[in-house]
Amino acid sequence: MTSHTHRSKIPQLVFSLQTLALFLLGSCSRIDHKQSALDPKGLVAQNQYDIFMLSVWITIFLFCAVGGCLLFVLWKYRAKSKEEAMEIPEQMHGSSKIETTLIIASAVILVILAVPTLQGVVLMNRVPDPNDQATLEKLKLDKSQIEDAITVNVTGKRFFWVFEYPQYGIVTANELVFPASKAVRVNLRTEDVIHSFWLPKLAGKMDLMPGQENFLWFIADEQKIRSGIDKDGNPYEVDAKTAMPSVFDGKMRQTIFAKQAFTDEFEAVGGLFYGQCAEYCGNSHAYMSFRALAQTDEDFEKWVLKFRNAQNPNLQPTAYSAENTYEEGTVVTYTDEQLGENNRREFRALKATAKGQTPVTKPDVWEKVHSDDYEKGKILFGTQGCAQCHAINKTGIGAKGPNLTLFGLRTSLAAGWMRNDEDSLDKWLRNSNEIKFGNLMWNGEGIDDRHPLRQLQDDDEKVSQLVTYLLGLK
Ligand code: HEC
Ligand SMILES: [Cu+2]
Repeated sequence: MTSHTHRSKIPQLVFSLQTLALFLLGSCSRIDHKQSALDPKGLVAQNQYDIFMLSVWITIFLFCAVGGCLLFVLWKYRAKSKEEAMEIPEQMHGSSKIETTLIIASAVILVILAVPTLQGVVLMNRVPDPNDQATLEKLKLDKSQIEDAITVNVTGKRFFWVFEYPQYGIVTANELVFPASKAVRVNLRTEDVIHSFWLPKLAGKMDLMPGQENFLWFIADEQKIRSGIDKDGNPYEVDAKTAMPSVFDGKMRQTIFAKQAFTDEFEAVGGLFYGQCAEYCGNSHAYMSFRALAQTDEDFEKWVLKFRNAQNPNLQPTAYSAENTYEEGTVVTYTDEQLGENNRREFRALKATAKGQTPVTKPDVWEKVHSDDYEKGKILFGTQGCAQCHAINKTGIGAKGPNLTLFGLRTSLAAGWMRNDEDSLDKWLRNSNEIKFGNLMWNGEGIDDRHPLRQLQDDDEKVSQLVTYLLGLK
């Protein structure tokens, strides 16, 4: 190598470092991205972030130290003349002083990294003991936040998520509703292949393994949910209700949808978190996402109550009986010729009824609970084979498809892949394979072109009735 080419390499190196730095800065400008581990909003995620940043700083330091030494040596011992370049430098074989120092320095660095890492592993694997005052103080947690922790059994399925709340006896899918102030214990299972539960802003990542139950937990930081930095870089803070609109009455859905574009949704609500399956599980794996929706304690309780009532077998409307009298507000089912032979619809008593006052003989005492389209969609749900895989108003553990109880309150469709509105649902029902290739609704066991779900493509009426029914579940 001539000294000429040698020298021209340095500016080149400086230039490429500069480009790299600009590139890194550029890609970091949106660290609040919807699935970013660099924007932690909860204790466990914050802990992992801190450990990550510690190792980043150590790495930067080492990079600069080693790179600096290298540059220094290259510069200082460069050949200053043609004659010098011809000379063979003095040969040496190691320096035990330098080597020992470097070994000790590496060991120290490893220890510096190992201590918080091991502490982090312990933290992430176990919810702290509510009676361990010292730990709670260190973590700035209140005893009640741990004592009132909720449990969610998560089951990964190709290509969606089942969320069961054993304390309440309810099951939902793809949207994990949780109280922002309480710890959430997450038991992870799979019914088919390996998946990975990744909820970067709250909980980190953990695999779901066949034949094994894994665990993680998280707790949100309400303060962080309520505050943020807007597009112009100004910090802001909103109240709890604004940051976490209620799910049970559809406010969450409305607020998220107020943003025009699906891609802007994550900016709408502080309490909306995005998760993703992070272990390749088949052709629709990339679309196996989920959402976690933070709620105030009060709204979470209301959501749970609504769900419990919806999935309580004793609270389902019973068939009208002429032997009974009904109180105001009671809902019964009664045959309605309009819906076709032997089909029943729901009627609500407007006032207390006497024996034998049927919705037909006494129409002024009874009102229809739902529109005709809703009731027709409900019938179709049975006749088109949907109930074969989906549970509505029951827990339906083990069902092949996502639980659709109170589906009209959900913000997303097809495992967080699209907005749960009329348009997307219409498309989904006509041909879900076009939207989510390989999904196990279209391609499920025993489903072929003769199955009614594959006949909906051009059936505007049926599709619209099913949409009305499904979005009416709220
Ligand atoms: C073979 C079983 C099966 C049948 C039959 C079936 N589905 Fe599905 N359905 C699924 C599976 C599996 C998914 C999850 C797809 C995914 O996201 O990967 C799903 C997803 C859905 C979703 C989206 C749920 C969500 O949380 O995102 C809706 C809505 C739905 N199905 C409605 C219907 C309707 C209406 C019918 C009847 C016309 C029907 N399904 C028939 C298995 C089935
Ligand atoms: Cu996956």
